[in-house]
Amino acid sequence: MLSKTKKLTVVIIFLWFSSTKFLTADFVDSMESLFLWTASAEEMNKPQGSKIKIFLDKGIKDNAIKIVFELGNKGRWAQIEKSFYKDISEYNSIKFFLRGGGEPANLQFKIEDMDGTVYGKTFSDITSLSNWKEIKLLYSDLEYFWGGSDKNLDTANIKKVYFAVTGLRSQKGYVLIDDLTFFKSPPKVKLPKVPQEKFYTVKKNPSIAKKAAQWIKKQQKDTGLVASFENEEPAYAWTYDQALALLVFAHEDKTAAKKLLAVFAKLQNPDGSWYDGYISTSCEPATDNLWIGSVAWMSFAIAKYSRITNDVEYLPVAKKACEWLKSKMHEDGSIHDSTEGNLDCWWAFFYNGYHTEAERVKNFILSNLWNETEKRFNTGRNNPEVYLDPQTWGAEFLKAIGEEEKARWALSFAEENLKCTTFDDRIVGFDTSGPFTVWNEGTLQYVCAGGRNAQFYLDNINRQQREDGALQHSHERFHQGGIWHTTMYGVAPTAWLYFAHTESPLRK
Ligand SMILES: [Ca+2]
Ligand SMILES: [Ca+2]
Repeated sequence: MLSKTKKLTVVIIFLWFSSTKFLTADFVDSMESLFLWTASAEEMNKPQGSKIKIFLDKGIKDNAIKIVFELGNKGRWAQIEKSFYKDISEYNSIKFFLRGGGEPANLQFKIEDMDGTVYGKTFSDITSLSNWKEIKLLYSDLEYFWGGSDKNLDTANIKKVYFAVTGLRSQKGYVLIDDLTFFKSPPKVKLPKVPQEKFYTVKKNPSIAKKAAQWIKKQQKDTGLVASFENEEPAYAWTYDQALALLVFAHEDKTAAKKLLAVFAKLQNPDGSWYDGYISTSCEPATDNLWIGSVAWMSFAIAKYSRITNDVEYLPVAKKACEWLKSKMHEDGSIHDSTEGNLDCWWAFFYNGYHTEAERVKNFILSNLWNETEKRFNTGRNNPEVYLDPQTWGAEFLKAIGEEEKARWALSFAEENLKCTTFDDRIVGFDTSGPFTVWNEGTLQYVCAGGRNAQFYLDNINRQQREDGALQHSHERFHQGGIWHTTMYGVAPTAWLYFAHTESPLRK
């Protein structure tokens, strides 16, 4: 079986799997009953203590929980709590509906994890509300209140939620709460004020490119397939990485290219597709997954190889792959909901002379995946998550179709939102999402697309190249959510280093 690390290095798939998380169903406590809710108040049994009673009442939808409170001179709070053993780590936001009356008091939302860490948020003087109000907050808006063996809120292991009414004086009133919901909200993004003014070029170093190409050649096995990573067992050959290797060999080593093409022609499925990866030493499929992105990359790479070398022997293989992609096309011109997948298909169609299909997918991309409000690409249809590839590869696509201003906006958006430094502060570049730490391949794609400060970022990558030409996927191992960075030396980062010092493959 594939380890997650290996699978996730097939960037296109990994982006899609992680982005579909966005569509996870919300978790809602609809507050239809008082079951598991308990009420308490400070000094509640003493003469000047606080008092609380809870009822069911008419909610925004069916029932809501009504808290009737009387804060006393010696009691500053009254609250309800619910035992709530739940993993809420797949969400990032909380919302609930609120209405109330009487003297306005503060409302506090609190959440507690298994080791007793309490986080919360206080809304001041909010409880006197004649109409229902929706209150939304991000997990990141919650503050550490108290408790726990650590100060981290373990969202995978939540124990309790609380709604507390607090005040500094004697107050009477009531508040109704309904539909406590955990959900995933769109990311907060930083919008650049202006797009970068031009496309930036870099100083190309032929010796860096030569060494990168030589290392990739060393990864080629007797079968013709190119092992995606160094010293991996079994040594996987991911289809996307084979396409990159072919694009390098097209310029550097025609014999190696022919050897790779020969095996890929044999591995092509009868319908024109390829599996997403193979075992480089045996040519066995590594997965039964078919991904349009990697098929498109291979089809594009073969067509580009033919153009570079004038060797047309394998063009029918590339066109057969286009036929498969074409068979996946929907009425609206899309081949998939993923921005990347559709961008990849455009290059395959364009380079193979499928002009009608290229035009249709282009129109779909511009009308459904380009986010005109934020002047950047969404990650997919109705998926505004922020990922790097849609901006960098998207910028290359936009340039190719004559939308240069949009391309400059997309690159500025990437720099504004995804620029980061490694945890050890040694390298500055871009992350795929987050951002957390530097993803070398993605940073080089930004450089290739002509992003602002391209030379600065390239310098940060150049000094990581090993003596024999290889480049790591990332300088640091890091894993969080859908992001998985390995320190392994790989074909994809090394190939993009080659492209940065020669020419981006994504040119018309
Ligand atoms: Ca309800
Ligand atoms: Ca904790």
